[in-house]
Amino acid sequence: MPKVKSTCCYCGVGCGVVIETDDGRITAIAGDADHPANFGRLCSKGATLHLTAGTAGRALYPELRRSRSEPRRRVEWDQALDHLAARVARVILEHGPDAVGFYISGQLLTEDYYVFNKLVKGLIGTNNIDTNSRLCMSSAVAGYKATLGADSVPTCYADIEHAHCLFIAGSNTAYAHPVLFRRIEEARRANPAVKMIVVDPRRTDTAASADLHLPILPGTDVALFNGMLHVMVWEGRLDRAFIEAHTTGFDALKEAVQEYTPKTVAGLCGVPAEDIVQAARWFADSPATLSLYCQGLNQSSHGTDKNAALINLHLATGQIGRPGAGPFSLTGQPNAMGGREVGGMANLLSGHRDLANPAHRAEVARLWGVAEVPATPGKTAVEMFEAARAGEIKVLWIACTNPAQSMPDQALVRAALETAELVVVQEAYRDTETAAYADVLLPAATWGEKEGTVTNSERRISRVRAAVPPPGEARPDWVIAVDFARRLEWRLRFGNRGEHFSTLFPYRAPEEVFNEHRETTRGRDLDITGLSYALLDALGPQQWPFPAGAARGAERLYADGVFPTADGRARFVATRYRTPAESPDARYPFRLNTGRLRDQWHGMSRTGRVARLFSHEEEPLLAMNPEDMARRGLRDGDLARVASRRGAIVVRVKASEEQRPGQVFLPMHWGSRFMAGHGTNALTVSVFDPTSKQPELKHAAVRVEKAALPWQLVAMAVGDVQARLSSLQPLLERFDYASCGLFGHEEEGVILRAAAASAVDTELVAELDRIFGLEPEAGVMSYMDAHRGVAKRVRIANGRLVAARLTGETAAQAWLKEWMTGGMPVDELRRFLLAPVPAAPSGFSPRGRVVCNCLNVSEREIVAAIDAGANLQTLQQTLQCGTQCGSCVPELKRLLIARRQAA
Ligand SMILES: Nc1nc2c(c(=O)[nH]1)N[C@H]1C(S)=C(S)[C@@H](COP(=O)(O)OP(=O)(O)OC[C@H]3O[C@@H](n4cnc5c(=O)[nH]c(N)nc54)[C@H](O)[C@@H]3O)O[C@H]1N2
Ligand SMILES: Nc1nc2c(c(=O)[nH]1)N[C@H]1C(S)=C(S)[C@@H](COP(=O)(O)OP(=O)(O)OC[C@H]3O[C@@H](n4cnc5c(=O)[nH]c(N)nc54)[C@H](O)[C@@H]3O)O[C@H]1N2
Ligand code: SF4
Ligand SMILES: [Mo]
Repeated sequence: MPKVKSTCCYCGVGCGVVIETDDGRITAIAGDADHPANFGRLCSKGATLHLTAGTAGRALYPELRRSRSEPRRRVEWDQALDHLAARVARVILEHGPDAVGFYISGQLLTEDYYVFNKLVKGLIGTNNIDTNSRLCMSSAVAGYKATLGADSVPTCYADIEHAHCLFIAGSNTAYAHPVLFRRIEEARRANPAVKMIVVDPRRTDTAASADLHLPILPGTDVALFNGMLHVMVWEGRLDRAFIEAHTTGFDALKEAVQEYTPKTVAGLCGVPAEDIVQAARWFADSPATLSLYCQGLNQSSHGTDKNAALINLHLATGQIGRPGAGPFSLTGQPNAMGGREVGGMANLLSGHRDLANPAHRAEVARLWGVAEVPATPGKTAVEMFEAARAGEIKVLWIACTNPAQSMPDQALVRAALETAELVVVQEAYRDTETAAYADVLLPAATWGEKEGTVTNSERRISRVRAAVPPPGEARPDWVIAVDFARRLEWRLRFGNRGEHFSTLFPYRAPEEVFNEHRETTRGRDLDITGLSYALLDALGPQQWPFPAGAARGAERLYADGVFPTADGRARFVATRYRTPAESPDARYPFRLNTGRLRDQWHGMSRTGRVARLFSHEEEPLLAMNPEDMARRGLRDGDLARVASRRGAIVVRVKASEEQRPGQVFLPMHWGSRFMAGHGTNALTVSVFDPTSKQPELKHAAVRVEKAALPWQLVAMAVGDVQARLSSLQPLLERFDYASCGLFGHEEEGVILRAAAASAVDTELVAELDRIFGLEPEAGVMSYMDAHRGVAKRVRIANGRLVAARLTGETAAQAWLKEWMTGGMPVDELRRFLLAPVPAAPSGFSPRGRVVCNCLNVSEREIVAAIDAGANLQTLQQTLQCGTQCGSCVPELKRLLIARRQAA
């Protein structure tokens, strides 16, 4: 079988993959043993990439509507792009270039990104181009620049093996960067003296495996870091020589942290003073301290300060520029870093240049061959949608991101999408929340189908390669952008449809774009003038900087203590703790935290098509401390209405000891494709950090109340899952509560769970029956107890249960799902079918939640083995769980500890 080396399209670890194809289709995936990010490993998401490669849900051809009252219709590419060039040109002429906004993505390849940036800033003449990295990495960018002078991650993955203290803050590495976490586990195994500290309000799998977990109150990181510095100053644990030789501003910071005594900070953060002192000592005294951090720091109304306060600690202790030491901001998306390199944001320019700097603007204008780059800063993500809602931005062009799912305050986002005159969505899938708003839908090629480069968390540039052609008429993003740009360039110059020849966008292949981007880095801190596609092909992925003449890239930065500031010194920032934008009060007493699940990726346009990726957490669940639940009369599995000042949704509540009282957690993944309502971000707040403009996605004040929805329905079926899922999705809105998803492993099924205040109309139920193949006909059996309001309907085919609907009494769903996908004999179900009882046939108990996805091992099986005396090793030997991708190993360890404690 032909094999193609490429890069995983999910997280910023940037694992190398080997794609296997057969007859033009992707059939298998393996980790690339030669890739220095993963050495052959993959996590649960990477290892199932081949299962996402079908055409289900894909956008296959351009679609267009000329007015909102009509549906979109299929058109030719020429028609779509000419229409867009004409309309965008008209808007520019009538309202000026700032009436156009582009919202793009850290999941685009560097070449895509480069072209978009040049199109917007160089041709259209506006800086209104921002990306989902604004929701993700912009506080990290601002934090690095404020302290070290440039947006460059000074560390690398190999530092994990050299570190003696790992300080993990606001990062659930075990879930969000699993392959890196495998490396951490290994390093700790090799050297048990390594200390691991985790700062996270929740007891995540990452936190549970730490030597010290600081479950700080949400948003109090700056107080904690300042408090640690206070201890270091007080106890004389600073690196005075480093401060003296390589930094400025320490005195002001020292004064600022004076008031952050361990006692004061313990009060602010809600953790014991001794633990703060302990953390400070381990951090300062270790021969090498590496901090790893992510959205718990970035997604905050003072995210820049959180980043700077942490980097202060590294500078004050000289924990930087040596193997194993330094601040390591983990990037989320596969090419968040590449986007920063090409300056694909409203305030940046190519080659780590700043828009605010006139010399930088002139340099870029010269490199691009345009008269100028506009000086006015562009609108950042939230500002762009605010401007669209206000009617200021008339054209919104969205590529490779799904804001109607992922941006905070969905009421704002959706109002903006409705108000904008022209919404263009460049997407791989046609059924995303945002695609529903598209006036023009442009089908994009995606992973496995496109060529280019991405840069991972450790500044390593890897090639992305196509293994199969795109389906239908889908095209690579850079091709779409270039084709549009040429048409627009002609229109703006000559005012008509033309030959589309171009002086600004002459590219015929992504390599030509890469080479132009490379030129913009010459002499800059990220200089890659020594790199080429040929070199990447020959030598494999490389870290930057990699200037012309270099034999290899730089593993680590700032070893000489010289920083990219005017005086070569790093700067301390005198950070002060401020409370999150929205504090709990009597009306909204809970702090809502949001973040990732282990097996889902963002809005689930890809992972939401693989049944087994649902089995770790099957539906939207609000994690809540059991004490809080008891006080509100809530039991595990009850439905609750969660409301913030901006919106409300109904979800099931899950009792969780990982949550401290007063805090609740909801995964970020759920949007209106998988549940009724506008999803998790119906609740979140769009307030942002004044410097980085990154919104506070991790903190909102909410209220949680039991939802009285006595009418309940569950329907499920095996087979034909993609078609069934897409028929269901538009119906979710018709229930007070609804969620849908997939279940099963090899054999896959679709499930809908719904509830309402009173019985829904029979026509809606009949429609569900059609979708699930439960219309009354041969093979369908029904049971009805009108008196008790219990109804059941099941379909048997070839002696197997293939579909079921339960109304009134739905508890049987748990075991019925397994009965179906397990293909078990139907005879034993007769008693269940003919009586109101929810019980499974005697002797059958459901396996429940699946912990190990690769080997399909459930929590119940694992717990039973632990109770019978198993340890990690014997669990792995007998059940094989955790022996393939390893993503579940942290959870296995946690279960072992929990069961031991219980015993
Ligand atoms: N499985 C999976 N992996 C992913 C992704 C995915 O969708 N799914 N997405 C990728 C992307 S784009 C990103 S950006 C990364 C995100 O990676 P992470 O940032 O590691 O993931 P999150 O779950 O968003 O948030 C991390 C933790 O921050 C904690 N937190 C919340 N508030 C605070 C606070 O005030 N202080 C501190 N110290 N911690 C706090 C949360 O409890 C949470 O456990 O993951 C990447 N990897
Ligand atoms: N509440 C809450 N909200 C959050 C977060 C949080 O922690 N909490 N995290 C935030 C963060 S860090 C991030 S990064 C964002 C992510 O938010 P989004 O960017 O909205 O996430 P995705 O679902 O990955 O969107 C990518 C889209 O691009 C499409 N796509 C895939 N490949 C291609 C391609 O090659 N070309 C094109 N054109 N399209 C393609 C996919 O189908 C998908 O719809 O979410 C943010 N939102
Ligand atoms: S850790 Fe998992 S999601 Fe991230 S790049 Fe590697 S395989 Fe992909
Ligand atoms: Mo992200």
